[in-house]
Amino acid sequence: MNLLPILEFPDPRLRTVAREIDPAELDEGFRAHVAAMFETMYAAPGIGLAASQVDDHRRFMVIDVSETHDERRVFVNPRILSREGEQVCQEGCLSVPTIQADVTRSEKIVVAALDEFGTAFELTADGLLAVCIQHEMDHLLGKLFIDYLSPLKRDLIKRKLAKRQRSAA
Ligand code: K1U
Ligand code: ZN
Repeated sequence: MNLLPILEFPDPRLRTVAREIDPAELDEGFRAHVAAMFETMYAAPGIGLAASQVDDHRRFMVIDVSETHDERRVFVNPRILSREGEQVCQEGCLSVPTIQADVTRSEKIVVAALDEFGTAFELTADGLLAVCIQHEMDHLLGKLFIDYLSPLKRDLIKRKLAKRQRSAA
């Protein structure tokens, strides 16, 4: 298995804004990297992974919210076309291990993107899939779910993770 290292908060590389991908870049090498990202996400385990989290600052992400690991979705250059409603969901993040917090997101979104072969698609998503798409798109803008929390809570999380990283070293 080709597992990729996942960057952890407060690594400054997580704050990089990803660059748009030229469809000409969507070659076999790109698809091999996508496969490695799915393996890394399933092993973590997680339901989404943005390229930024594996120190790749191109604008794409992978998602599979199924329990059976058979609903792989790849989003290259994703854009949200429309939003409806609000939902509050408890989120986690592979780059902010052991922390969970409630975040308010749009309930229903329509997203446009390319798949890993360069084919354009539009998807209407709600529930967990909509939450996950919004969470991963934030990563591509250098934003983390803990940025929605108060500075006090964020500071507590920073200390908790620093302690965890010290005891792991
Ligand atoms: O971006 C990431 O770090 C992945 C993250 C995605 C996410 C989860 C929950 C709400 C919004 C976005 C995760 O996958 S955290 C792990 C997780 O939620 C999970 C793991 C195994 C089974 C089910 C969920
Ligand atoms: Zn995350």
